Amino acid sequence: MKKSDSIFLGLTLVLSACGGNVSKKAGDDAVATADTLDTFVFAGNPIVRDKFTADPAPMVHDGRLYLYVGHDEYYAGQDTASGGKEFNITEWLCYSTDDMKTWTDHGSVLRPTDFKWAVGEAWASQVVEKNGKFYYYTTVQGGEPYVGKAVGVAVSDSPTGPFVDAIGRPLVSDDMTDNGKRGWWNDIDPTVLIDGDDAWLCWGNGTCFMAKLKPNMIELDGEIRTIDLPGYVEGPWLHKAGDTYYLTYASFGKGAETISYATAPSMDGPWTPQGELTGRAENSFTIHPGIVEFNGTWYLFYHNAVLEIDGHKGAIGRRSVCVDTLRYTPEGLMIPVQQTSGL
Ligand code: FUB
Repeated sequence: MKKSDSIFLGLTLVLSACGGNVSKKAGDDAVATADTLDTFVFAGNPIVRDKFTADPAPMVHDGRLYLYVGHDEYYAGQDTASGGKEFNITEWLCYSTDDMKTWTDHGSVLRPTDFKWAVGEAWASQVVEKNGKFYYYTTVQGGEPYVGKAVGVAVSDSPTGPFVDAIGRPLVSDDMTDNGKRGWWNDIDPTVLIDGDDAWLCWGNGTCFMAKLKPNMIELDGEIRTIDLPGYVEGPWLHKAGDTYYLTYASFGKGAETISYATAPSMDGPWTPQGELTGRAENSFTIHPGIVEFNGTWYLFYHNAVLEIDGHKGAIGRRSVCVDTLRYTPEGLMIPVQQTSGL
């Protein structure tokens, strides 16, 4: 064993024994990856142990995996709230790793109020890179004149920000889509796939919407269409593996959401339902997929609600982001994922 390996293993055991994220200032020891940021060592799921986190959105850039999450925050009265008030998410956080073991905490990288037209609610998001710019597609609650859930887009020269509103208004506002099953809050949970010169935006609660993006990444290109998927609820995630396109989403399960997916030979479809990728997440009504390949391994990120912090147990609005490996059959189907816990 190399000396650096034994230092790493020793530290892993110490931190694992502590049962949570034990932050260290990078630069303090052998696991340091940056000068001033806190780091911690993965001790099994959930990944982050000192905060509630939800709606994972992984992105790989330049040999590093960046993980963007919503920060679920406890507030007094949360446990009796309903109608969306179960959630109190006022910022998006970013973590990164180059080995899936040691994680760097980049803190808060964007807030809904960074969009002047938005009033709050940092719901699900995804960051993608194109030509050296990082585009942060988010769900927010719009204020006047864009009242309702909306999709915003912010841009940065760095994966960790600062991100600034790219267009000064929503990319998708409530008036742009049929209100369908979920009324004013169906325009949530954006996911973006870049494939060569083309890019697509997909989003929606109750209805799965899809539109092409213009090469500038900040305007829709053409009509908004809908994709018919069995049991579709929300949280779509687009990815491509080999020649196959995958649309993975939160679906109706028994009493809670599960994750299902469909495949297609092109982004124009047809989309073939392929059933459940994983079942409900422990103790959580919602679940949200984020899929990425990193260093030759595919990963499924999702959230459950098993963590307890400061006496506050996991709940619908106090979730925890997890990761498990993802494998494919030779035919290109995703093999159902067994969710693991390190608690
Ligand atoms: O986190 C708030 C909402 O819960 C997200 O936008 C949905 O995907 C669900 O996870």
